[in-house]
Formats: sequence, structure tokens, C-alpha cells
Amino acid sequence: MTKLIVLIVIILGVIAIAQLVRMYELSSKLRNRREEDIPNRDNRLNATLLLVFMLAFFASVIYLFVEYGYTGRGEAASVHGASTDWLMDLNLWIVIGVFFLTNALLFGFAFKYVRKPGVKAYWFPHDNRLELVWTVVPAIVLAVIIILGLRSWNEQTDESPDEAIRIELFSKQFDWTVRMSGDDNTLGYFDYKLTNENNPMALLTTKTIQDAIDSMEYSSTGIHALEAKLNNPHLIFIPEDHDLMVKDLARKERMVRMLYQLKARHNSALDARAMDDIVFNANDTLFLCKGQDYEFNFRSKDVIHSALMPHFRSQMNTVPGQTTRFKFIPTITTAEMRVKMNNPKFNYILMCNKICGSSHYKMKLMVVVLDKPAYKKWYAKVSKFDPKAADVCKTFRNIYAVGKPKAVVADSITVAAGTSVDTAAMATK
Ligand SMILES: [Cu+2]
Repeated sequence: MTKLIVLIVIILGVIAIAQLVRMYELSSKLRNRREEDIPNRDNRLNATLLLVFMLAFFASVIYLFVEYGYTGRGEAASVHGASTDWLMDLNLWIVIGVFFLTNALLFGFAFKYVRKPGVKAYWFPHDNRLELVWTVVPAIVLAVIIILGLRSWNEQTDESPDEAIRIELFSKQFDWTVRMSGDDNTLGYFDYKLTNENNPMALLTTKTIQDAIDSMEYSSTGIHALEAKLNNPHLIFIPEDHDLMVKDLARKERMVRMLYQLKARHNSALDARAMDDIVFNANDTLFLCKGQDYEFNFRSKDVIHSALMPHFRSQMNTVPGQTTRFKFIPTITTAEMRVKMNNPKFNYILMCNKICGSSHYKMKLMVVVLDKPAYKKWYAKVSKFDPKAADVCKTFRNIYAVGKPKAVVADSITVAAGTSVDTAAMATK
């Protein structure tokens, strides 16, 4: 009912305005005046109203700055975040200056140069000096902004120092998985061809290659099963199904040849790099240490995602088939930030910032920054092999070395010393 009344009011309003315009036209005709002749009074009124609008516009912008802070970002929680903020502030101050200047000129000129009777407008077609000024000044300003921005981008995506902790953030529809590089601080290699349910991150070791070959050859949908089915004289297939099976078989045979090549080239001494990696459950928390250098490596299994950590002012696309990276040093622990924000429930967050599918909104990860002692305690707990530990549900070692934790650690050390030991194979013997 109210909607109907509102609609009627709007329609009547439009009719009333149309009638007013019509009346104005008729009265102009009666007074023998052409429609395009605008009285001076109207011109002056419009000029004054433009000036009033400018003042109201400026006042509202200033009010918003005062009321909400001029960025609304809050404090940056990383060293790189602080430098990014500095750059953002610089940009913002330039924009604010240009905003006030151009709008003052626009409305000020409209007011100052209002049409006056008897004054003819000055014909001003071209001026080289003016052209030069409004080309060169913005060019210099933009160059400065771009050079500074590029410098800070290079800094944040450049190679990290050796002491930086390497962490991989693995994205897929729709979750994040954290892989820490472990005690050797080297992330183990991976190869997409090794992806299966036991090895969702496709980590590359002697054992995972063999597992992938075995599953390709001997699983219930593997090459041998397919061949047996196709060659079974007692089975009759619909031609379409038969074609599909032949295609599937050809694909799997191609794949297994690539896996055998991978196996032949693989250096088992490198297994240890992957064996000490700590892989958390998908959507488990990312723990960081205050004041520590971090290098994040990003990977995607399916589509392009984007890792946004707003409080650290970091964002990086995760691209299938390519590792991307950035680095930062956290400077404020979660506990400190809670005090600063006066919010005991505050938590840092990592969110996907690319619309990557139907459950994109769910793709986030909690981030916790601890101080050094607390972090050390936490790390000692997660890096120690314990298949039953509730907070490390599924480290890589847990999957591939259940029951033989000590052997793995010992073998890793031997490997590090230079002897070639097949740690993965030993671990599961
Ligand atoms: Cu996503």
C-alpha cells in the first residue's frame, strides 16, 4: 500500500514539474521573450548556488575525514605495511590537494565569470605555456608515484634473506593450506602430476613418485584394470563408453610414462627437503612470529585466487602453474593488536580476494602473530613428530612415515651430511 502511494506521489510530482515547465514556456511567449534568453537574475542565482554547492561539498568531505579518519585503514602490522601506508598517504595527499584545487577552480570560475550584460567573452583558443604546465606537472607527479611504487613492490616481492622463514600457502577451491619449510627452512619440491588424495600438495619424493605410478597402474581405475576390462571377451560396451575408456587408457599411459621419467630424473637426496615440511590441515591457522622475516610462496591447484592479508597490507595472486611470492615482517602480535583496537576478539585474517567460485566467500584463514617465546613453544610442539597431536593433524611426515618418526629424523640428518639415503622408502619399511 505505502509503495503504491509513493509511486502515485512520484508520478504526480513528475506531472507537476512538466506542467510548471509548460507554464514557464507559455509565460515567456506572452512576454515575447525567446526561450534561450536567460535573465541576468537567473545567471547570478546559478553562479551563487554553484559556489554554495562547492562550500557544502568541501565541508562534507572534511567532515568525513574528521569523523572516520582519512583512510580508515587502521595501523599496519608489518614493516612493509608501514612503508606501503606511507606511499598510500603520499598518493592520498596528492589526490586531496588536486581535489580541492580543481574543484575550487571549477566552481570559483563559474562564479567569477558569470555572464554580465555588455561584456563579451575573451576568445582564448590556445596557450603553449599552459599546455606545457598541465602536461609536465602531472607527468612528473605520476613518475614519482610510479617509481616509488615500483621500488616498494620490488622490495616486497624480491628474494628474501636466508634467515627468512619460508612458508607456502596452497590455495584451491575453497580453502588455504599452510606448509612450513621445517627445520631445514627449505620447502620440498612438488610436481602437479603427483597430486592424489594422500598427497594433495603433490610433494615430490621417491615414495610419492612410486605411489603415483602404482596408483596409475594398479588402482581399481588404473591401467591394468582398464586393459583387463577392455580385453574381457565377456563384456560388451556401448561404443561411446568404449571410446571413453580407450581415451582414458591412452591418457593414463601418457601420464605414467611422464611419471617414469620423473622417477628416472629424481634425486632421492632431495627427499629430506620435503620430509621435514610441516603441512597443516586445510583452513588451519597460520602462525607467525613477531619481528621475523617471512617469505610466502603461493600456489594454486585450480583457478586464480588471491591472498589478501589486509592488516599486513599484503596481497598476491595465486596462479595455477606458477609460484608467486611476497615477504613481510610482522611487527604487532595478535595480543598487542587486541589491546590497540580495544577488541578482545580481534584476529588477523587472510582472505581470498578473487571471485573464484560459488564458495569464494568462505575462503579465509585465521592468522595469529605470537611473540618470540610463545612462537618458539608453539613451533617446538608442531615440529615434533607426533601423529596423535591434535593441532598438527596431518603433517606430510604423518602421512608418509607413521610409526617411524625417529628413523625419518635420523635419515634426514644422514642425508644432510651428504650420503644418498632414500628416506621415504626407509620411513615406510
Ligand atoms: Cu579463492
